[in-house]
Amino acid sequence: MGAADWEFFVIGDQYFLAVANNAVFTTDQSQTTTMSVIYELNIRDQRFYEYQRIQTHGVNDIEYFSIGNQHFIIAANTKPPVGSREVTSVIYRWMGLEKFVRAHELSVGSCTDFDYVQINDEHFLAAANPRGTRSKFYKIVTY
Ligand SMILES: [Ca+2]
Ligand SMILES: [Ca+2]
Repeated sequence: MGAADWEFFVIGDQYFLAVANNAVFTTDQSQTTTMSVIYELNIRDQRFYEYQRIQTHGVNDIEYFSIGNQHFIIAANTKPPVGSREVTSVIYRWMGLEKFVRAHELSVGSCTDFDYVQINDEHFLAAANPRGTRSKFYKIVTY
């Protein structure tokens, strides 16, 4: 496994660590469709346990952000899923007992990094796309 990013975040009294697994290496090839893993810290045991797996494609960054009392993560994919040519990055919304649920896909192309930016009451995701001519700013609208 090649871990590209570790993202630590807190929701209420829960502590999470998401590991972006970029690729699985076998003897003669690498596979970019992997399961990236979100771990939750058990304070009493002083260790992280697996909380949830999300399917990712050459993921390079996982970014946590919150808007009001809603919590999100976005996985920045650099490769398309098998059988597709389109690279999308996926936003997951935290739904409590249902954990992180796929909420939205951004057709940003190969994306190496997302950063969350808040400007006054507006929320943005800055997407770094090394192959495109410019990087993009997405305005986030929540309902
Ligand atoms: Ca990150
Ligand atoms: Ca980032």
